[in-house]
Amino acid sequence: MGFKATAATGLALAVLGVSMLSGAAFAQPGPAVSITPGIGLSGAFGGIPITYGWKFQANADLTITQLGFCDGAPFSTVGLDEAHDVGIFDAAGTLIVSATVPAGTVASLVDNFWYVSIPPTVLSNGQVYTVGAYLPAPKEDTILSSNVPPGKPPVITLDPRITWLQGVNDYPGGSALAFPTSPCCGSLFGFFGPTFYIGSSSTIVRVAIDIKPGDFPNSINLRSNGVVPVAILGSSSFDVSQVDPASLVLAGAKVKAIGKGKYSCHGEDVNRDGRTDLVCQFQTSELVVRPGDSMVVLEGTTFAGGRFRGEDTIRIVPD
Ligand SMILES: [Ca+2]
Ligand SMILES: [Ca+2]
Repeated sequence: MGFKATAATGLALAVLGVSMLSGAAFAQPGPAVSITPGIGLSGAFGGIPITYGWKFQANADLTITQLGFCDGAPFSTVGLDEAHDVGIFDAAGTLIVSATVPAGTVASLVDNFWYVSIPPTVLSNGQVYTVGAYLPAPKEDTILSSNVPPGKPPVITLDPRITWLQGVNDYPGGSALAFPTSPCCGSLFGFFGPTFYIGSSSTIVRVAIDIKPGDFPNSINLRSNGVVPVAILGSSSFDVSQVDPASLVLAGAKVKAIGKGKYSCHGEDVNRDGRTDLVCQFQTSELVVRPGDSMVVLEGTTFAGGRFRGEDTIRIVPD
């Protein structure tokens, strides 16, 4: 022990060898990270005491009920060599919740992660968080990660209610759990390591919309007999091709029908982020808004029945 290591070489690395199946059903309790039983793991250990973690975005309002740390020996009951303080930080670095996952086999083992309960803690849709764990000396427990070839999907499954953003650490480390902010290790995906368990979540996904795409303010003349275009913005967690146009309601207004079972919607990348957005034309005369209203809500469902909603501002203007 005691060798001087860079952040990268100090990692206790393990390699995950197989692809994973899709994540858990959306509103069900489930682990943030899943590792398939029976995959080949190899790893190393040692290096400096440090906090490792990963940054993620919440794709729904999530209630976190447990924090966990990965068992270095996959699907064994070997247990942990060291206790680990695990915590979730908000984007400003404030520690929202933390707990100690004890050494040995004291915590509860669920699919290769040792968990301890925490007071239910809400993470907000769209916000960025970091989960981190302190790896104290002699640092014998293993952090899992995987190399992700550019353009290829990661080989570890994350619950679809979160989006993994970046591995991070607090190199050169310290004597306790600290907000890890240094981006770590290129295309390596993982640092599990720390994880958490999602106890419940909202069943309505929030999506980004743009009323009158490209325009601001979004001026609407209620007496016009026209339509209001609204873009539902696609993202890594929301595929607009799954939107059922017949379900869409913008402040009481439906999408303009253009024939039997057909609606005035088309795919277009209105914000030029490389992801297709869905632009639909709503009947202005059907809008239920009053002069002075400044926010309207779009609600809808996917073809599979998943509910979503989005909000944008409007400015009611006279004729
Ligand atoms: Ca707009
Ligand atoms: Ca787009």
